[in-house]
Amino acid sequence: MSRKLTYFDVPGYSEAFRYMLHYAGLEFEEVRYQDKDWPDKAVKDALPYGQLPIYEENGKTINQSIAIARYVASQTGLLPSDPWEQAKLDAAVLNMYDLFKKLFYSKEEDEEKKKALQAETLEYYFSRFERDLKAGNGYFGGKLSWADFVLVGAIVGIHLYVKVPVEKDYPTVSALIKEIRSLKGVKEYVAKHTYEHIKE
Ligand SMILES: N[C@@H](CCC(=O)N[C@@H](CS)C(=O)NCC(=O)O)C(=O)O
Repeated sequence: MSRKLTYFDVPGYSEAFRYMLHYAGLEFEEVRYQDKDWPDKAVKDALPYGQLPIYEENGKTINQSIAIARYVASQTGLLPSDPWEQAKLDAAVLNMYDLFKKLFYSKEEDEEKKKALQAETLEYYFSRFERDLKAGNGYFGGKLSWADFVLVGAIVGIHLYVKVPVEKDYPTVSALIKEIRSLKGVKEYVAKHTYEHIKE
């Protein structure tokens, strides 16, 4: 089985499935573009929707990070079989993506106002992540699922841009970050691949 992930050299929309693949011990090839080398017109033009990440398996390609994460989860024991449980986890992941969009695609240009808005958005979402994790003993009743990996991957990305330990007031979220990043496979990857500005 050949697997290949193409993205940028940032956590962004890919860290969750990098973690999942490392956790499951599945080998994959990685291509990481540096900002200075993008756009590579030939590569961009050949992408299904002009953007990364893309994931390839045995010559087949999919784009859209949520679809990739969900598929990788299905291959790594991180997607339950019950449709209701699946839907709950889909909703959890989509809530995290909503935060991403609000945080990074705000149209506010005034730096002070932008910062205040970011703080408000983070508080809104993280208090709910904390509430949900606490109430359900995790996103999937004490068992790991892809939602855990997406949340931790998102937080690693947020650290890179917001440069504050956003999870510090949320003990259950903080514990989950520690748990995921200490998993066999993930731990070794995290130690090897550090990102500038991220508090390890
Ligand atoms: N909805 C897509 C969004 C992908 C996306 O926005 N990719 C950005 C990087 S995070 C990109 O490829 N930017 C470079 C470009 O558009 O040329 C996903 O979740 O995969």
